[in-house]
Order: sequence, then C-alpha cells, then structure tokens
Amino acid sequence: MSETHIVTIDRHIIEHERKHPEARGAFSNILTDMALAAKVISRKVNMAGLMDILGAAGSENVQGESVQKLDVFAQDAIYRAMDHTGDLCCMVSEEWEDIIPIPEKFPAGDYVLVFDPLDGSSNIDVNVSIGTVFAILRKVSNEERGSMADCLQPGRKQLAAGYVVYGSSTMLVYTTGNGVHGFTLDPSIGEFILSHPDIRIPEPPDRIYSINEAYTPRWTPGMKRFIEHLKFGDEESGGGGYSSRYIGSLVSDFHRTLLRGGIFLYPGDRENPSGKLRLLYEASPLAMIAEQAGGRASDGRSNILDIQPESLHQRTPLFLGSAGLVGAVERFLSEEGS
Ligand code: AHM
Ligand code: MG
Repeated sequence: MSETHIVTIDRHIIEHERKHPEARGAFSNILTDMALAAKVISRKVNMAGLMDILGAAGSENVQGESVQKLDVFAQDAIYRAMDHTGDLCCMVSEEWEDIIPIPEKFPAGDYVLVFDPLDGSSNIDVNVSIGTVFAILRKVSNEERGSMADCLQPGRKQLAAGYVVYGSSTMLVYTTGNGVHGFTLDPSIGEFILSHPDIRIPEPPDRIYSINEAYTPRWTPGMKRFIEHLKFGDEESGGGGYSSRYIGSLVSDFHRTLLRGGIFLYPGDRENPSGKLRLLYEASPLAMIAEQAGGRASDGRSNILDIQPESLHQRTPLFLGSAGLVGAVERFLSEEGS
C-alpha cells in the first residue's frame, strides 16, 4: 500500500493551530474561509473564456445572474465568505478605497484581513495565470469594528499570509510562521490537497531575474548596473549567465521565484519613485512567505516586513526572492550614482 497520506488544507490548518495555543479557532476559521473563497474564484476564473458566450459584463448570463467583472466577483466572494463569521473586525482590499467594516448586523472579531482579490486581472483575457494575495493581522485598537491603527501594521505583525495562483492548476500557498505550505486544488473533489510541504527557495537558486525590462530608460543608474551585472558579470562577482522570465502577474512571477529561486524586481524609477505594487496587501504578504521559505524582500533599502505603512494603498518598490540576490540589489542601489 502507498505510504503517501492525503492531507486536506482544513486538516493542515487544524493541526498547525495546535502548535499555536494562543490562536483560538477564529484564526483557523479565517484561513478555512479563505480557502473556500479561493475555490469559488477558481471556478469562475476557469469559466473566463466562456464569459463572452454566456454573457458580457453588465448583461445577464444563461442562469439569469448578472455577469460581473472577475475582479469585482473575487472581491465579493471573499467579502461574503468573511463578513458574517464573527472572526474579523474589518477588511482592507485593493478594490476598496477605505477600510471595509463588518456590518453592524454581524458580530465583530479580533482580526483584520487584508487582500488583493484578483491581482493581474488585465491578464485574464489572454488566459495568463492570475492570483489572490492575503494576510491576517491581529486587532490592536479598542475599536470594535477596527481602525486605521489595526490595518496599518508593518508586515512583521502579520500572523499569516498566503496567495492563490489560478494557473494550469489552482494552488493555495500559506504560512502562519511555521514554514510555507502549498496545496493543489483537486477540482473533482473540490479539496485543496497538500502537494508542496515545507517549501524552501532552492539554494543555489536558478539564475533567473524577473522585471519589466521595457522600463529600462526610467531606471536609476544603480538599477541598470544590477541588471547589467546579472547579464554580463563574471563568475567571480556572482553575475552573468542569467535568464529572464516576466509574466507580468505578480503572484505567478512570485510563485516561480519561490519554487525555483531567483529574484523578482519592481523598482521605483524616475516616473514612479515608489514603483507600482502595494505594500499592505501585495508586498508584505509575499515578503512573509519569502522569508519563511528562506528568502528575503526589500524596498531596496529596508526589509519590506519592517516598513510602517502610512496609508492603505501605499506603493513600494519591491525586490523579492533568493536572499543573496536581494542583498546584492540593495548593494547596487546604495552605491554612489544610483
Ligand atoms: P494590478 O493590481 O492592477 O492587477 O497590477 C498589478 C500587476 C502585478 O500582477 C504585476 O506584477 C504588475 O502589475 C505588472 O506591471 P507592469 O505591467 O508595469 O510590468
Ligand atoms: Mg494588485
């Protein structure tokens, strides 16, 4: 008989909760509800190619339901999985300008969920993988339904972080600070099954860098020198011989970096000094996962996890992946003339 045991995400979450005696059931419930929302979104994303046939946004589909844009659908799926459970005091989403409070008709809990419901949604039309990113914070204020202070906490305070990649298969990857674990959705039984226990960024990593190279003219001299070093540097300096991969979908680019190693870069440049990606619900959750897998995340100067957010949708330059490469880009950026 096979020695391989099947572990569902629900069982994994419960077993990991036992390692955190302080983490009452609520915390596990949030992760379980997130996995449920991911399944709902996954099913819809897989139908994306049929949207035009079944009904365009703004019209009704064959079931008579109104067809929503997928990012709005994903926002709604996560909100509806979470609003009534009594585990959260509020939420923050890329799709929503302000804090999303838990409605008065439902009980409020002790945790904050921050999330990007469907990142890279401009890729949907061309069948490129997209993703959901999330993290859980503990409420720190006395406000029943949460406040800015509860949401604007540095990444180091995250209790859990994860992402879902809707790719050739759907995977959910999460950490609660005890390693990084990946689950693959078996659509035939509707369960996320543990497929990648204890993920570590490989060492030595694959020699891959991932950046939108079309922005080269806007890069700082330090940034240009770093990419030149990866392409043309000699063996002694650790450069040269790199390959480039850029999907343009953060979760997918990060997922590859986590499993293969290398570096993902979205720097600040002359036009956008803070880059494009958001600190609270994109950079910080992925930074926690990277660190838990033996990697690092930086804004070029500081560890992403130590940055105190000042606003909900604050942007940050992001360098993410193998620790040695993130350290190297920090050195290039700090050198004179950068
Ligand atoms: P979005 O939040 O509007 O979907 O944009 C985020 C996406 C990321 O998935 C990706 O890393 C980045 O934008 C790509 O940006 P660019 O096209 O500038 O390279
Ligand atoms: Mg996004």
